[in-house]
Amino acid sequence: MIKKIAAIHDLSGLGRCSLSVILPCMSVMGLQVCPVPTAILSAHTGGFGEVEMRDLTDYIDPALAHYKRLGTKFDCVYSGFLASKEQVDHCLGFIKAYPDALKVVDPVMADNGKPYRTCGEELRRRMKDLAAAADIITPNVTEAAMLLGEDPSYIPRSRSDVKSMLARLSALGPGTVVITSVYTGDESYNAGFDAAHNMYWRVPFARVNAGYPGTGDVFAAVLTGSLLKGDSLPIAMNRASAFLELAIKTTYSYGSDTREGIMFERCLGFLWEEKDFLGYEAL
Ligand code: PXL
Repeated sequence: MIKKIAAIHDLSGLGRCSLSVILPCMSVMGLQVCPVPTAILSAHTGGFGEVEMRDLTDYIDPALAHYKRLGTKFDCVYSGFLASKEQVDHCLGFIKAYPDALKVVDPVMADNGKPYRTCGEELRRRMKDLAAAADIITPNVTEAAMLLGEDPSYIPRSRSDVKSMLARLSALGPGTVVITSVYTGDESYNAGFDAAHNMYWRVPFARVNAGYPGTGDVFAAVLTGSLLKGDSLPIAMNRASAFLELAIKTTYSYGSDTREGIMFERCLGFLWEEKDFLGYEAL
């Protein structure tokens, strides 16, 4: 059977993020994504000026009620960008309705030391409650610091700092934690912790001299897809990291407008192939 994912995330027209990237990436991996849009935006909020946005807070609960009436089963509940603090409760409603589903929370709040302008203080506070209810969370370094109550500009300087962050995040609730895009000055990697096996992992990657929006969304989608298909955590992290490295390097070679995100479309064949990976290491 094809697995079904309720993907609670926004739909942005320009800039290749959220549902616009999650849908194709997970579809090509052989999974069914059922989008539950939290908002519709003309573009993501990172550099296109004043965007048109329609908040869909009053949509999510009735959509869940419909799925309950239908008896729809989801194998995974996966949340990302939320447009209001109330949407935390709506995500918790999905999680409660599907206790057997894999619960993935990508706590989209911030990047590069700064909260996104759509993410107010109350939403940032409530995101912790949502993260606590998850099986898996995938914060970037800034979001990880915020979930731990540290300053968003906090940067871990050593592998032991990163391991401490992973362990403290897992202590909030989730058995699996992946912190994306760690940069400790001399090395870049994605870092993971699997509490069930008490194992820490890292997947190093080569950084380019440009930042693209939506890469965290692609990472979470590919990681989730890979885990749903039965991959181990390090192999799932490796698949997501390798796909991003390919798409980022492809994009960088064209010198395109970074606001437009990564040219992942031409790299999707990589996700179709079910190759295994050996690029992970113990952290
Ligand atoms: O990629 C994260 C993200 C998702 N959705 C919207 C965003 C951003 C980051 O800026 O603006 C609308």
